[in-house]
Amino acid sequence: MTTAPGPVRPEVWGVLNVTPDSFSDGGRYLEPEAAVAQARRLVDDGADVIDVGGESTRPGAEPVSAIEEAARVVPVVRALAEAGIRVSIDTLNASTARAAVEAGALIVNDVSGGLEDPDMLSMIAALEVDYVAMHWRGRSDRWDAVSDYADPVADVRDELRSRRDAALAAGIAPERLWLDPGIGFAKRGDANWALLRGLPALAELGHPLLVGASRKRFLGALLPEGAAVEERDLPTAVVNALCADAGVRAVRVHDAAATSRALDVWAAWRGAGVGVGTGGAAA
Ligand code: PMM
Repeated sequence: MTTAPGPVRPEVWGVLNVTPDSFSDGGRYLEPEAAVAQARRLVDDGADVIDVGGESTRPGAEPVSAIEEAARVVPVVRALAEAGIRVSIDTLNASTARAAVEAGALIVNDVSGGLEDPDMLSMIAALEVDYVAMHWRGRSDRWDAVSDYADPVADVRDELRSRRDAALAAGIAPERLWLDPGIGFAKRGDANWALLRGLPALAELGHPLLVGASRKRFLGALLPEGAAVEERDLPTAVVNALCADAGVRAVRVHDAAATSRALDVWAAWRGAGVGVGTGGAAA
């Protein structure tokens, strides 16, 4: 007799921005030693994967050259991989992706879903690593012009489907492909909530979903004016527990402890198994 698979605890991907200007942690982890220490804290707090980024996607942030980006991230990726940590590289650039994979990254997280760098998808196919294709409508200087949706869930689903088709056509193995609705990227507050409600429709595309709601502005809008950005960690954790219920397979966070505790509660409630990563729901 076969039984239907039960709910699975999502992986926790801890954010490590090796940038001078990311909106919530810019400038703190530019030195490899500080970056590795922060990654270890995230792992101790329950992160299964560390997502290393060398270019801020924050509105108003200066784009960096791929050479500068790789110089920031490669020493950090190498140190983390040597320490036995599963590393994802958050980049739009195929050359940075390749350098990071050569330094030990196992996953490439591309917020442009292959739209920014024409070499990305074929590079990923050749590297044979996991690939996250996020929903994207361009860099933040264009968001004012591209943030309208007739139906956020249907539009994002259709645009993600076309990125999925492009990734598969480039030779990326379907089991290596993750999709992400791109919370906060060219989306106004209501569109973000609609997308979270619509996660089951996005899951119908047949790929594991990653959601990155952590500390984003639409959560800040629920807090008293002037609240510090860290105060968004509690609402982030609640959202992530609800993402787990919607079948999301990974959540990307700045504060791994709060989300891990929320997932413990969710897993106990649901009697959920542990996912691919190390996040435990025992006791
Ligand atoms: N958000 C940010 C950066 N990278 N990657 C994925 N896959 N999904 C996201 O939602 C996402 C991302 C922006 O947040 P940060 O500046 O706090 O890292």
